[in-house]
Amino acid sequence: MPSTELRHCQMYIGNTWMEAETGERFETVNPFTGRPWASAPLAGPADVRKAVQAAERALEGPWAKMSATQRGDLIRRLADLIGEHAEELATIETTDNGKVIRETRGQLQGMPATYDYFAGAADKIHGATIPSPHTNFFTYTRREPIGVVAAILPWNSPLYLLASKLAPALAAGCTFVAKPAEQTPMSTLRFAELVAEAGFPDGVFNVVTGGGETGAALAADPGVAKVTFTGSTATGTAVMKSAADHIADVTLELGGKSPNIVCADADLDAAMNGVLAGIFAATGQTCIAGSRLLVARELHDELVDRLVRRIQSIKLGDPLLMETEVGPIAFAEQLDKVCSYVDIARTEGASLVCGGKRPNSANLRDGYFFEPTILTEVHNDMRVAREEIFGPVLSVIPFDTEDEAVRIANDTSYGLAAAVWTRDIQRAHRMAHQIHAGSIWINSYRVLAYNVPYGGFRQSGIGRENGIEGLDAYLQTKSVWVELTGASR
Ligand code: TXE
Repeated sequence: MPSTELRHCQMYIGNTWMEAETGERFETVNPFTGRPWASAPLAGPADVRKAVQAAERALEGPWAKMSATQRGDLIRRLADLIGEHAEELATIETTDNGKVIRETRGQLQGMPATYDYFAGAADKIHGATIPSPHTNFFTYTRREPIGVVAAILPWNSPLYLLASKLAPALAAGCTFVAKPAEQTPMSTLRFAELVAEAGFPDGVFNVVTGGGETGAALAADPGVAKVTFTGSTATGTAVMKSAADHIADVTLELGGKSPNIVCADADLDAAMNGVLAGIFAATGQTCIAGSRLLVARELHDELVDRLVRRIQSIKLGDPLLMETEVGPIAFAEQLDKVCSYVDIARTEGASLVCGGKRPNSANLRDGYFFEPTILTEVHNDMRVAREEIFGPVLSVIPFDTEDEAVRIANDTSYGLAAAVWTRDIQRAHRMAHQIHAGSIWINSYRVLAYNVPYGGFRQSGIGRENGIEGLDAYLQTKSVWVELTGASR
């Protein structure tokens, strides 16, 4: 596509659409065609400053004077607009990141519920009265917005991940600067038009577009009181250090190497579906991907055979078609990374049972496709079992006892999610309590909801999103002491 046909978008700062001060722009590539389809401004430090200043001003303006109920009403209006534009937003997002439309559509259709939940929570934020040890004092707390929130977002689920940050931040009364990933800015920019249409005051929501340097400038801006980040552990570490320089709070949702544990007494049909969905949904590009299959040794061969047979019928293709089950990898560098791990696996002595390469059918040749891949003979100390591949690559590790399964599950630097497949209810809970991870599914995989806390143990992150804990992340407590007797006069 010649660049004149690219969709040309501007950034959204202080309710104004604008270019970067330098006039620089960057292109985003449709991973199904391998060609650029849109472009956005490349924000530099001056643009980031402008956005943070707009958000700082908004903290003092009409937004601060609104009642919590009015804030909730605005968020609810936004939820309605998202619902009305769900199909359009899903299409933009799938064009940007290649995630199959059946998944993106589901995320967008479910998204108003997240905004509605936090809209309802806005006027239920309250402090406490505390019986002071000093009897001449009436003491109470107020829950106040933490301030300007900077959200640095990844490319795998842009609007879904934005929702779990923005909805509670708005409910809390914060203002917001979003920095979508450089690969996928387009849905967030279209979303900003809906925020404007909903009627939020100027500067409450801002979007700056760009890559790592733009994100770094945002995390380092002293006007930012809180950085909420989803992405790699390495970048999360840099973001946290930068936030520390100006004592900004952080919530970090980072990587994972989650174990999907199939015990000998599991319902094998259900487990097989859970294993497939766990690793191949979103082409393996989710932080909660069940990338390590720990399977009872007596089930190993049967389960692997069944997985391989099912994989043969998985439909790769145009992510905008409903029948497509697995789309392309989101961008070329990520495809290179996935390819490199198959080489690493071979060098380390793992066996490639299926996949392991780019498909060669003519309709898939332009896109960044990679075949669903299964590796056996994997030991938990191999790199393919320890490092986040973030692609459709499943590492299979057998175990002999429940204790061994728990030991292998916990032998990781991550701790985001895990699943246990068993018919034994006591074993299910026993294992759920022993596994170090922020979400554990029993006889299921990848179920999440706006009202259930979500986040990582260990190097998978800090803090929780969703639910009331997700709202607390955007509030700070002020204690007020009222002298009742005039004794201090
Ligand atoms: O991530 P980054 P990348 C993992 C996954 C993937 C790997 C690399 O394993 O293969 O990370 O992906 C912004 N200061 N996940 O390079 O760097 C960047 O512009 C501030 C897991 O895309 O973490 C983007 O907006 N910001 C994950 C965001 O950070 C910076 C989802 C994420 O980019 C920055 C994505 C800096 N120094 C990748 N450098 C998950 N947990 O779901 C980059 N950014």
